[in-house]
Amino acid sequence: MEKPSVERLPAGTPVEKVLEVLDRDGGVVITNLISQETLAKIAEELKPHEQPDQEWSGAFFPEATKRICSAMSKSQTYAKEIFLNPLYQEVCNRTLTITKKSRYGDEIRTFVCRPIGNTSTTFDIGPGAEAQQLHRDDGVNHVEHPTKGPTLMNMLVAQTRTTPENGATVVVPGSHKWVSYYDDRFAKPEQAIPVCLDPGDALIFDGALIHGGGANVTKSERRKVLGAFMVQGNLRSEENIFLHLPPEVAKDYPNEALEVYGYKALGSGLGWVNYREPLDAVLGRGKPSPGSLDFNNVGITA
Ligand SMILES: O=C(O)CCC(=O)C(=O)O
Ligand SMILES: [Fe+2]
Repeated sequence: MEKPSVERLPAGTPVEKVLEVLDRDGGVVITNLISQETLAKIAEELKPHEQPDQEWSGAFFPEATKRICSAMSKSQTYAKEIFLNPLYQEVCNRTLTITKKSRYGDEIRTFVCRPIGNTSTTFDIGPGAEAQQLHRDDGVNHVEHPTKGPTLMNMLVAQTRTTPENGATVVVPGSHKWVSYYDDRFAKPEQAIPVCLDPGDALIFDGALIHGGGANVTKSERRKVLGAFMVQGNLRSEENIFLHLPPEVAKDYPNEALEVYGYKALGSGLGWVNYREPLDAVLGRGKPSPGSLDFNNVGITA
């Protein structure tokens, strides 16, 4: 049987069509979404933030992969042209906005909750990298499937071309509607197909879609994509903790207080800073994390 492919739609396709394909398959490619000039500007702005190869101590990222975290805080062009891309934001608003009634005494109030930025990370897969473990990004938020619809929406924009050889992202079309399997019904690598992109093409996908970075079997090609991720707005704490307790205030507080107030990654890694424990990454305290959070062990208590 021929493997399904991910549908490709040109930039300028009406959002209704994009949403239809996204709902059906869990992912869609928009060709030529971002211009080459914009990509060049982003590359220049991110250059000072490129890291030497880092050892990754857990299983989530293979060696020979590199990331730039919080890329939208390092490149204004990234923030404006990738994160705020009008089509992507329209897709996120249409799929992730929650409108909910709430009763307050005799009054019924209707709250509209827009999605919020989740992460903006670049993913650079170097020669020799093994395939990433297949996963659902919404696993980090402990989402159990099936759901009524997406809780996370993702976009990966190709900075270089992505091919089956250099580590193109692989996806399992339709898997966003699967229930949560923990046994051998979970997706197998042979069910995943590579999504080939040219620079400026974007893969938009539901955070429930099973996917992963591909293996890079080339000798010298790096595969680079720019990620923009949004999450339903209710999945945050009520008080805007980090504006009240920025590092210059937090430094005078004990670890125990900071840990309950967000300076500790929670089970599955929620709340990391540069994929590290916040207390260590921001204040140089707590359990040192050697360049990476061990996603297999976060939140596990002895
Ligand atoms: O590098 C990629 O293609 C995907 C990375 C990814 O899925 C992740 O880190 O969650
Ligand atoms: Fe992922």
